[in-house]
Amino acid sequence: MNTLNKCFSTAAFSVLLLGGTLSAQEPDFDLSAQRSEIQTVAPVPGCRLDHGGIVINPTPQQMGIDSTQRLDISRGLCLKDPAGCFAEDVDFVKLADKGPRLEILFGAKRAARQGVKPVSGAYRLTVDARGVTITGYDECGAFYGLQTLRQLIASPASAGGRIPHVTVNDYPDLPSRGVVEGFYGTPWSHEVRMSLINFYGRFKLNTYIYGPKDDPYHSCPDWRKPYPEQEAMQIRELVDACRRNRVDFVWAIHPGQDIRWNEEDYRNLVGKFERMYELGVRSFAIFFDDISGEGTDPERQVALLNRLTEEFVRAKGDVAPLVVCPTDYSRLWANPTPQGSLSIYGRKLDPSVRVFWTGDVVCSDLTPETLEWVDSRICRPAYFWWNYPVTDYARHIMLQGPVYGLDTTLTAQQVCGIASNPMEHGEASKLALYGVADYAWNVEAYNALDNWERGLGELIPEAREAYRTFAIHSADTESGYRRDESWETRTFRLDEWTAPAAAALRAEFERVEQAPAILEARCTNRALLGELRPWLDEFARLGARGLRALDLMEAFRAGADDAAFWPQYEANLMSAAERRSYEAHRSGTMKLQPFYQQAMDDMGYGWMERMLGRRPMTLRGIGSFASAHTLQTRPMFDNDSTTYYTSGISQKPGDWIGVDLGGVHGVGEVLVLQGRNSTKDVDYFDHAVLEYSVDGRQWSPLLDELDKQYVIRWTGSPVEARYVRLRGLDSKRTNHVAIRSFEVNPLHADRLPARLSGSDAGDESRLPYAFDERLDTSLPLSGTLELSVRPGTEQYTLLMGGLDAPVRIEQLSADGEVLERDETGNSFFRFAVAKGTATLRVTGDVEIFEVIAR
Ligand code: LOG
Repeated sequence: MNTLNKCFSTAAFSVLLLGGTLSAQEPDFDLSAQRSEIQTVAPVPGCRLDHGGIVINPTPQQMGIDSTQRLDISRGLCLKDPAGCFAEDVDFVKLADKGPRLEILFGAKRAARQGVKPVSGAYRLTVDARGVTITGYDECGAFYGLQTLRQLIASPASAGGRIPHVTVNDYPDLPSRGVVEGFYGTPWSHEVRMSLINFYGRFKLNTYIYGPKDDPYHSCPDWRKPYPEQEAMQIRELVDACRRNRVDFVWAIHPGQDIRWNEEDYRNLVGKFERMYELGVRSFAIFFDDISGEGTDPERQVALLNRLTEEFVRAKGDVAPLVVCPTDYSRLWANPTPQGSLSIYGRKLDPSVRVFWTGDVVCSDLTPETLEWVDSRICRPAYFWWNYPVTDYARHIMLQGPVYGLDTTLTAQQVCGIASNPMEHGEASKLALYGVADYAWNVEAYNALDNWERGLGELIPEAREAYRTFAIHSADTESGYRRDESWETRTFRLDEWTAPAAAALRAEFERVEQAPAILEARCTNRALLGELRPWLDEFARLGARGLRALDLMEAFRAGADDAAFWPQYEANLMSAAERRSYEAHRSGTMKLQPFYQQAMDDMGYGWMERMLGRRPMTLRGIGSFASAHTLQTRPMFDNDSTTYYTSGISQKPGDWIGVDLGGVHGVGEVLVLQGRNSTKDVDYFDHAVLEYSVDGRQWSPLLDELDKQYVIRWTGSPVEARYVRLRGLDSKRTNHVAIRSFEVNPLHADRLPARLSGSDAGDESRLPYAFDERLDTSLPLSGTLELSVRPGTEQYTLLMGGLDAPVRIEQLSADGEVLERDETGNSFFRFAVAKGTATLRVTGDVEIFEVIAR
């Protein structure tokens, strides 16, 4: 017998991205790092393994394989099931009276003789010349032996119904393994829940906690009321499905927001539990998370739980011990003192009650340190509520990356279980649950990368590679709980371009562009595809614009003719509508979209410099937050006050957010809009100073001691500055910081020597976008743009887009005489200014990106 599994490749590339800069800076200057896309994200641990054609998830504790010996089951197996428990569980094998036997037994004594660990779910499976024997410690263990057999038979190594001889001795490390449907947003549909419950059974997850925040009968206001008939029937079905899959269905109640600590509400709660008991529920949980007021009182919570344990759980006799989610479920705000609620739980809560914990923050890793902290207070091993892959705090993302951040040295003495809180997309959460199941069963052997590689093949075997392409670029959250993404992809800036790097990236963008169509054509799990589709649509577009950016880079480097370059460049700019649609269903946020964006910016600024004969002012976010030097700051510069940059983490005094102008410019006006979208928001610097600097080291104030100010405007005689920032001063505030706009020297429509005319010529407030020296803003025109020509102007270049019909250009003298008339159907139009021209008129239905005078 030999044990397989050998690391054969470490596909883990370094996550370091080379930090390119547009212009030279002192190398030790701390702001220079901010110009790159370096992001501090822990890389995915583990490596891909060779499983020798036998893939079993979760990874068995002990598995011996003798591939030289085979049992032929092609004509069927003869079922011996003396307990009569498994007739419904053997649908994956052909049954035949004359075949080799499939014997399924369980019981503590028998299991002990076979060396099976005495824990629920443990089993031994042997395949040898006599047949297949499964010995479970309990019925659940025997059921798990069958799940292992199912995967063994489906493995490539068992092709033709000839399965290798194996001995598996297996058991779970953590007693509770499963899922808490505990997110905000649309609760899962009944079909999705049913499909997931089968998935739990197959992968040895034994717990499904029902607690969707937006089910009114779980939470306020209707927790006291019984479910309407239809919902009640469905819950009964879920309970039955769980029973078939040896999964505990735990029904949770979330009464804390309006519970009154009196006899009446105690009766209401027990009454509701009784109704659920009638539907078949035998496990219950009470959630006190995310509430305020009376309900948070830990003494009352404990009294309720203890009384329920006595009068309901023990009185019934067939009800499992309660589970509770405390109000202090994260170290972020848990009171650490002996008077804190966790210590009160530790001293007074019935020892049978299991207590949830989400870690150091709401979405966080499972570490020995966080468990030490909580366990020492609650005086029992915590039950880890893992807020992954939940996305209710960032609904525009789809988490398909590896499952990691779970310490592999932990034991059941430290953590009694793990419940993953998934996405509202149930089918798409299966990939993550495949990892959670593996980890919770065999903690020490957990190999995050290998699990993910296997999971992809489990979920979409028909198009695994296309799914992998989508998944590897759809992993990061961009917020506090960062996940590695695109770790095999190397992107680069314009000035780092090399032919091999461009070729490699092109190949990847081609895969990105093609993956959605392949999945659409081949994926048989249409429900999964339905959940992924909005993201896949965007993913294909991301692939296409990445490819076009690569084409443009080559054209740019080859010194393409201005008139040839512009239409291609313009065609690859994202319109506002395209941006909105990408923002709603983002992927590739860590590397692919930043590559596109930076390539377009680098080329745009470089090209503008050539057109203007000087460097335009550039706008790039900087700041003390990790996210401040990523593209997440773009909303500060997008002229849209409904979008915002958010720090994504708490502020502390001295934190700051600002802009790097790319070079020293005269700054005469700054406008900053703080807060997410209102003037009542909590996410802002309530005490701050607005500062500028030439070198990023010496800062001088523009506006001092700003107090509770959301709209910050400074105007004055211009100062020389390369950097402008808003810095937080002393404050007790620990909220995130959000900035909607950070404008430097904004152009004012009414001060421009230009007007729109014609009935619906366009929005005058957008006039500046034709003169702001930015290629990512534009003025939509339908009518006439008229502007005064500054004396000495020799030539104009119009950069346009969206030309369906030709545009008319007229040059007029001071007394209104037309000196020159042109028409063009080209988006790039350059012409000489006729002698005596005082006014220019551009008429048409067109998007004007820039009017460049020289
Ligand atoms: C909620 C949970 C939500 C999650 C992620 C717990 C215990 N409660 O901050 O319902 O899905 O965060 O947003 C939560 O985590 N509170």
